Amino acid sequence: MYTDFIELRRLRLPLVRSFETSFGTTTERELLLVRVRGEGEEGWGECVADETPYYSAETTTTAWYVLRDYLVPRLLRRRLGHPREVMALLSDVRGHRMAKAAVEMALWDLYARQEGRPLSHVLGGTRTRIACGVSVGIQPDIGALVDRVAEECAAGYQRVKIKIKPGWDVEPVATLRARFPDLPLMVDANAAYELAMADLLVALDEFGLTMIEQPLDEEDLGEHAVLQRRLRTPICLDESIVSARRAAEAFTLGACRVVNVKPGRLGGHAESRAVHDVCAGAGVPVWHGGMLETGIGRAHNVHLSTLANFTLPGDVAASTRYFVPDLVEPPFVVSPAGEMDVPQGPGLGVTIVPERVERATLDCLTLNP
Ligand code: NPG
Repeated sequence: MYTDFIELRRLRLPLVRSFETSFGTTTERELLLVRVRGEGEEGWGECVADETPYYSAETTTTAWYVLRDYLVPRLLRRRLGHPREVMALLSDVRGHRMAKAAVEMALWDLYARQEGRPLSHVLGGTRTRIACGVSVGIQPDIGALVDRVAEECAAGYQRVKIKIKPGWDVEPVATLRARFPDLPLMVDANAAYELAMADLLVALDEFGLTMIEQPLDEEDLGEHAVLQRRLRTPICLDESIVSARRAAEAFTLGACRVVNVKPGRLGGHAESRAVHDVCAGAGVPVWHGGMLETGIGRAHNVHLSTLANFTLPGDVAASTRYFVPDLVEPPFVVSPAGEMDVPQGPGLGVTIVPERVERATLDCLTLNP
């Protein structure tokens, strides 16, 4: 596999609906796309970094800089046997996993297209359909939350996750549980709590949540272990899990019982597979997270979700919840049973619509050998 050129694009797209978390509200998504061209085929990747450093330290600006000056120069003029070799070529650059993921994933797509196989097969996945959950942001009031959750249940989603923060936790969960007694329901705090507030989280135990995602700071594996010992509800870690090694450390400490896998956060598909395998070996189920991706990042997520240990529904929802039109055709749809088909064409198996990408582009840079 040889790359002829690598193109970076910065885009801005309005979200269909604004999305509020414990760290802020997103109404428009600024994102980077990476296009790699090699031997007559192309591959696409999407960087999940946000415009602001609130979910993670990386932003679209840091990712652009690191891709342009450090990552892409290490990949141009290289003959690669397989995309699993990419991470080793980038390993002298510390951190910047979101930037690395964008180009690494584009190379997996390129490789799969050159092989004429769906990306899911190249990654080692077997499913042709995946189970979909949905993530509901913080709402202006509890009535609005109940309406939104009812709407998502009617659309077929197999589980609902709601965002919580101090002041928006026990009451919304208690209301939803009373209204939807059998719904698989979970909460995501995006690191908004401290161990000293553990009583609030222990109070959630009585509502039969499937898990509590990332309650404490991402650095605090030890504190998550202390909290997990007090909770019946499993803790799921997202921001804290940055590598397979960190996942293994979390299990040794007893810091979580479930893991959220996001290739965009972990540095790409190779590290995500490693995390998936470490979790499988430890008997820890995983599910696929979401970062308000366009159809390009979403397609990567769908293909990765076909691996065996993705046994819980992911935050992989229909295109129309995010961008209309999406950047790809056909858009991703969810069946009334809450499932999504895995595209079966080569690579991502979707068509990227050039005019839609162009219309949303703020900057474009082509890097040649
Ligand atoms: O449906 O893609 C989606 C959003 C899922 O809740 C979701 N993502 O913390 O996992 C998260 C959260 C998020 C969204 C994080 C945007 C960062 C940016």
